Amino acid sequence: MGAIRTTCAYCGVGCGISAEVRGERAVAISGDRDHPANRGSLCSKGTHLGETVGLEGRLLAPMIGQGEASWDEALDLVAGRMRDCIAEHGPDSVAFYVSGQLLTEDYYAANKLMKGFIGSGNIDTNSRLCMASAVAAHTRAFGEDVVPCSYDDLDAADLVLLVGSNTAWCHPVIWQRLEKTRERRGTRIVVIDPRRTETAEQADLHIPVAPDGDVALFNALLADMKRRGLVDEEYLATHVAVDAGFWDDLSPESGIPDAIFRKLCDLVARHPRTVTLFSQGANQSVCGTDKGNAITNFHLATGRINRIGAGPFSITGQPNAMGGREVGGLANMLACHLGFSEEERAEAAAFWNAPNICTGPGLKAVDMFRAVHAGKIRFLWVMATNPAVSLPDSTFVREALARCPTVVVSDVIADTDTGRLAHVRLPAHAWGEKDGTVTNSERRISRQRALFSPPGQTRADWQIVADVAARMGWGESFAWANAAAVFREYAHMTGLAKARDKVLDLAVLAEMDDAAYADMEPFKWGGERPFAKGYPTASGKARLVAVTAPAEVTDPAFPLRLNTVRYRDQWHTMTRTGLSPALSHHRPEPLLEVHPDDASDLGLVEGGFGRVETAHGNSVYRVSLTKGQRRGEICVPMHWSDAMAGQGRSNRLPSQAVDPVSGQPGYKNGAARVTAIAPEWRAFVVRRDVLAPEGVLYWTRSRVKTGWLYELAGDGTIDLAALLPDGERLEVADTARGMRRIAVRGEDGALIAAAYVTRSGELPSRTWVAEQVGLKEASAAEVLAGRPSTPLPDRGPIVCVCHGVGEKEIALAVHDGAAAVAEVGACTRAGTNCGSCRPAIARLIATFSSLEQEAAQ
Ligand SMILES: Nc1nc2c(c(=O)[nH]1)N[C@H]1C(S)=C(S)[C@@H](COP(=O)(O)OP(=O)(O)OC[C@H]3O[C@@H](n4cnc5c(=O)[nH]c(N)nc54)[C@H](O)[C@@H]3O)O[C@H]1N2
Ligand SMILES: Nc1nc2c(c(=O)[nH]1)N[C@H]1C(S)=C(S)[C@@H](COP(=O)(O)OP(=O)(O)OC[C@H]3O[C@@H](n4cnc5c(=O)[nH]c(N)nc54)[C@H](O)[C@@H]3O)O[C@H]1N2
Ligand code: SF4
Ligand SMILES: [Mo]
Repeated sequence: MGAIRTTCAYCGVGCGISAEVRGERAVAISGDRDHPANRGSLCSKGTHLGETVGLEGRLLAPMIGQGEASWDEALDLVAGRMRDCIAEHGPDSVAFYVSGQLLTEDYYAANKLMKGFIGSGNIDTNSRLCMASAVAAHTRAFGEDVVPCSYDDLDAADLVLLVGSNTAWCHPVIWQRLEKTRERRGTRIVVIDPRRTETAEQADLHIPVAPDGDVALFNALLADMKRRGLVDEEYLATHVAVDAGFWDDLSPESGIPDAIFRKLCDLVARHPRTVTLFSQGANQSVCGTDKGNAITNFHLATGRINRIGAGPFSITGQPNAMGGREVGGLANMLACHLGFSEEERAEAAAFWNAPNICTGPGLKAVDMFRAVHAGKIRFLWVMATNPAVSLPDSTFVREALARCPTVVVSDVIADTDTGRLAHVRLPAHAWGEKDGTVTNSERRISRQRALFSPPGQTRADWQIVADVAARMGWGESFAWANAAAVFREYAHMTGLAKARDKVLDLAVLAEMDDAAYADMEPFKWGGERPFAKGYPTASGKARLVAVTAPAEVTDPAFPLRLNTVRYRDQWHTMTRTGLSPALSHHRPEPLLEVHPDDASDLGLVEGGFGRVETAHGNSVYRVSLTKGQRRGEICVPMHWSDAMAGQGRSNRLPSQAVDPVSGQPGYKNGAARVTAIAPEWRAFVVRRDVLAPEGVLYWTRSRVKTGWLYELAGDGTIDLAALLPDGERLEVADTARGMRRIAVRGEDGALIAAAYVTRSGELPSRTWVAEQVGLKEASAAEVLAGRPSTPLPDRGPIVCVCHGVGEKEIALAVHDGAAAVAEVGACTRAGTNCGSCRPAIARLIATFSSLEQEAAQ
């Protein structure tokens, strides 16, 4: 079979993939050279998609409680409970919480069912946690949620401002594209982020802005442009309405040191072709909408928009965050960029032939779960998202789910934290089986195509929605034969938006037949310059929105500012990337990153443990000291769930505070305190299967080739043997040091598990031990020693996950004279495949060469 062209499962860059199926659940992945988003490149996550398409952990049959059920039983139960709930408590007692990881077709079906047939606006999406502030800012500034830029603009820009975006980790292929254009034409890159991320390290200028300091910074930047006479008065006069008092209220206080601010202003003044790419450091804030508008204000006022190489570019997170915004998956949008006016609702009702068109907007995510908690919503259907991990104040969210009379979860994985709280679990097609469309950050619609036949009883998400609708008596309106039919209906419906002079318009695709849909090439709606004919507002003008910097928040009980972020090789709640051994190398444990000076004040040590506490909960992390953190600020990852760790779930910590306009949570600037923890023992265990250790201070698991590596720490005694499977046990112990080691062999003589605990000394290298599990020839003596008798060269921590190149090999290459990333690649192969580790290699080169220089002096 030839290669199948599809789209990556992960981020909003929307890279095209060329997939060669190599057998049952086996696939060779490479970048699609013909896809305009990536032209053949893929990052580490896309490259290793093949490691996550197995059936390990998949939900393969409908489940009612812990028991397997038939589809008929499950669907009857779901529809029956929904019908009863609507009859007794009204349509607003039902809610759907959906996701940017659904296909457009899935999203369309769910939105139609809720807003046209159930008759409530209560469908919201995890994009509320992600893009809602950008959506609100677009709507305030442009009149419609439209991103005015394309990736080509990044190639044409002379200056790129990255605001709250760790692009090198979270949108790596865009980062690689930026690096290439920088090489070609000297693009300047500025990173505005409180942390010195790997992206910031590679930038021409890093501005370590204070948390939520962005409004002040962009206002001051615009004030400076005004002073310099760089405001485009003509553009303003023709295309922009200006809020009363806008210029008078624009504060020149940038909030950052003068010298850095001047550097920024000079760069901006010199380079009219400016793109501002912004992401969660902007959106996930209680002033996220204002941040978005501070950015659009700057672009509108300087005329740096609607031109090649210029514009505000909100970059999307999930593969189909944009598709969800189009169809209307947000509670405050009806469908296809329509609002809730009498006429718009009537138009949608007529189009859908809907019996129960909703009367107005529904509840936004955080409010939705509050209503569940309060017993107002009594039926909740969660699709393709894991809110028990990803919503803020997740202890409250779990309480809400536990109280809710009916929780339905559609997922691809059997054991998720949210699934544990569900009454009914419905098995959906996963990436590799899904068939439909997604829209990326630049409005480009691409096909995801099925590679495998669906396993077990899994069904397409849109089909599951249609099946429930049919049982509710609305079968005729949901009787699509295939994904193509759903897509056509959606494309047709965008005609309503077009008739209202909106930019969203897919009418040309409404008549495509199944064959054309099957072969559909990536297609961008809105064209290159979506506002070329003016802005989609009544006056045809955009708007400068007056925004003011928020007051600084301080809380003596919780003096540290808490930031929560992503890691390069993990995706969200780890249900899929957590299954990949290669992707688990980069950061196998959740780290508490802290400035060394704060650490010494707090008694934290590198590799030790720290407990982060807020008014809402607490979590325990491995400590990592880094000067990349500003003093007084700490940072933890968002990824770890209860399924993957005992204590590292970060959303125990944030409050429910949201942006008043967008409803998006302020995940990135919480109030916290930290205490050092010195556990009496530390241990690690390698075994093939999944385990949930109880009664320990700290545990996490990460995927290794032959099973799982568990890191543990605690006080008192540890029953190491209880953590191990049955089999022949060999053991050594040194009670004086509190050291004990056990190796377990299975019936065929192969090593099946090993465990190591210490109360004082060091633990052996995990990498080598993990590789012994499953080997018949593994030597018990060596395993108990924790190392081979003939020492192997120590590669150090793996940096390049594609070629398995370690830090020490890179040090050696630098020692031998390699001075650039490409030279390290030439001698070690590191960074020569997907390139995601290139920023890390660049940093290591800098570190090692300065060490060499010091040594030489
Ligand atoms: N590897 C990986 N890639 C992903 C994802 C993933 O889970 N893993 N998820 C995808 C999704 S859904 C999304 S939404 C994107 C998110 O992509 P990003 O937004 O790049 O990711 P984050 O790490 O959440 O946050 C970005 C940066 O914002 C900074 N920040 C915090 N507070 C502020 C502030 O007040 N001002 C400014 N200017 N910056 C601040 C943080 O320090 C952090 O470095 O990534 C997508 N890509
Ligand atoms: N503290 C903190 N919290 C955050 C963030 C942060 O920066 N800090 N970021 C927020 C952001 S931007 C986002 S986008 C969210 C993401 O948060 P979530 O959406 O909760 O995270 P995922 O792990 O991607 O969850 C997707 C779920 O859907 C399942 N799934 C995958 N594909 C399919 C499919 O095709 N069909 C179905 N039915 N199920 C599928 C997966 O197994 C998984 O259980 O987290 C938010 N939470
Ligand atoms: S940048 Fe990486 S994760 Fe994002 S779409 Fe491309 S390959 Fe997938
Ligand atoms: Mo996101």
